[in-house]
Amino acid sequence: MGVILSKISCIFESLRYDPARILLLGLDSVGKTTILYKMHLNQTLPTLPTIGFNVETLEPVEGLRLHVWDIGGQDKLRGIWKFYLKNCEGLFYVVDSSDRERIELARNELYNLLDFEDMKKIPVIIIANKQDIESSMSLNDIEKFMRLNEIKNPYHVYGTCATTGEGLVKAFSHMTEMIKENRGLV
Ligand SMILES: Nc1nc2c(ncn2[C@@H]2O[C@H](COP(=O)(O)OP(=O)(O)OP(=O)(O)O)[C@@H](O)[C@H]2O)c(=O)[nH]1
Ligand SMILES: [Mg+2]
Repeated sequence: MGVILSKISCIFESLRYDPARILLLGLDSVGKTTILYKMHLNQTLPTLPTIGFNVETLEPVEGLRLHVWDIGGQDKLRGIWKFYLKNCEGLFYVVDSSDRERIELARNELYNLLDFEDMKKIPVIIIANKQDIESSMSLNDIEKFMRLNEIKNPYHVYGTCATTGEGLVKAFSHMTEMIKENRGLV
């Protein structure tokens, strides 16, 4: 009996302390790397287009660490996103709210991603970034233009400004809560 209880307790501990693998994806220049380092260091770092990836461990809510993978979003790099999907527990999909011209492309790339078997049920948080830009689309518009109501995954939309950090903690905390729920920790 003692052995069984200790095994159960081990499983529970590993669920609590194993970091969750999270992807931070989106078209190029939408602000992914700015978001990652704002959350990691609370600094707005100057960025260059990411060739490859950045990965950092964050703990937006105590008790669950997130391994967040920020992968370059340029056209030629989007083809490698699929190699990072395995065992992923959540997706942040970042959109530049001021980029009306590419909202359709952003939508298509998101739907391509969600077609992969590994992505079918994971929680998705759409980060509508660059809300500080005057001409930016509202969250309702983004939801409409991206036809988010057609998504089968559980999803939420958050408006953010990565350079000031506004909205980021809420978005990351919500992701943590959804993962905890999926792991049966709440
Ligand atoms: N005005 C404004 N600019 C932002 C915001 N977030 C990021 N930027 C700027 O957008 C530019 C691109 O940001 P990155 O973080 O490098 O974008 P990325 O998505 O990582 O781009 P790739 O690495 O090419 O995929 C930088 O000049 C950032 O300072 C924001 O919320 N508001
Ligand atoms: Mg980048």
